[in-house]
Amino acid sequence: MSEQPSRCGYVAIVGRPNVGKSTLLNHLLGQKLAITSRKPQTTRHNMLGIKTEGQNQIIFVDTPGLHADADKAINRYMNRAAASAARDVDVVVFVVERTRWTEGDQLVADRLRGLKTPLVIAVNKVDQLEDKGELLPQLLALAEQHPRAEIVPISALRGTNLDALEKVIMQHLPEGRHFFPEDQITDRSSRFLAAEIVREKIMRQLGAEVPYQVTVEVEEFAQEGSTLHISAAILVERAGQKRIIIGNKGERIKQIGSQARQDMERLFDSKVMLNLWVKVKSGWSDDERALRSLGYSD
Ligand code: GDP
Ligand code: K
Ligand code: MG
Repeated sequence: MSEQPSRCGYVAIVGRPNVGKSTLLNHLLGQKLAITSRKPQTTRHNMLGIKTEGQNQIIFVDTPGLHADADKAINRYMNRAAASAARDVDVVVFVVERTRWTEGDQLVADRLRGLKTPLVIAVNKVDQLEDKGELLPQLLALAEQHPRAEIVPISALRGTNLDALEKVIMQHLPEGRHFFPEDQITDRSSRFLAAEIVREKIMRQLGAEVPYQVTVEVEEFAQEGSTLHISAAILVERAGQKRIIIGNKGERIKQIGSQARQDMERLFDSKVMLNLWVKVKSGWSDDERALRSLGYSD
């Protein structure tokens, strides 16, 4: 009887904004680590999600989508992050949406064309299909366009067919032992995860352009007894945006804080006291130096 060799490797999750990359990462890990919303720019940084199962370890790299519009420093930063992730991995998972093929998808497909790395195309959101027969023409078209790719229809939200996706990925991982300890799930700090949770609530609660002009900085993160004390500043570009986030009599920021606290308590498995305030710091999203000071550096 021969034993399966242990495998370990890196897998980049790429695709245009909003196809469901971060949702996929969370479902694969069985835990909400990456923030998700209906808006592009929700994910701004590359982030590792580490899944260890027995001898095998898959290290997923969630990426910001490739942003077609690279006029601002923050968008150029996100594009560099996505492009660099796709280069140094063992497998690339290219996430697309069933039925909808856009210019953004084409941009990603063009970038991937020259790559020698094994390619898996995950056709996501199949739960939105009433008639599964509708999927077949799209799968055939994709297969024709990407003859060397393996194509797997999935629903990241419902978890449909993710076993099949993982199996295909695993076949391409090199043999080897764990890179990370088995209890480590990400390369990101707890402070980073806390800031992201606050930003998710803002992305989800506020319409239009405000969320794109917001970043969050954790200023205190300290365990005192059984309670985690977290203070975070929400940085915006203009005074008007500050008023919107605070809301009428502070209603909005209270809601953002209470939803964020609940997620933090789940993630950190601790009682959390969360303190939020809003600061105007104009120009942060289009100033390379300000971006670096806020942790947007590569
Ligand atoms: P990302 O920008 O590619 O990381 O996309 P997100 O993971 O943030 O997801 C964008 C939106 O698509 C969110 O509203 C998700 O809830 C939704 N979404 C992701 N996967 C699925 C899916 O399999 N089915 C459906 N119906 N919605 C999904
Ligand atoms: K999104
Ligand atoms: Mg994302």
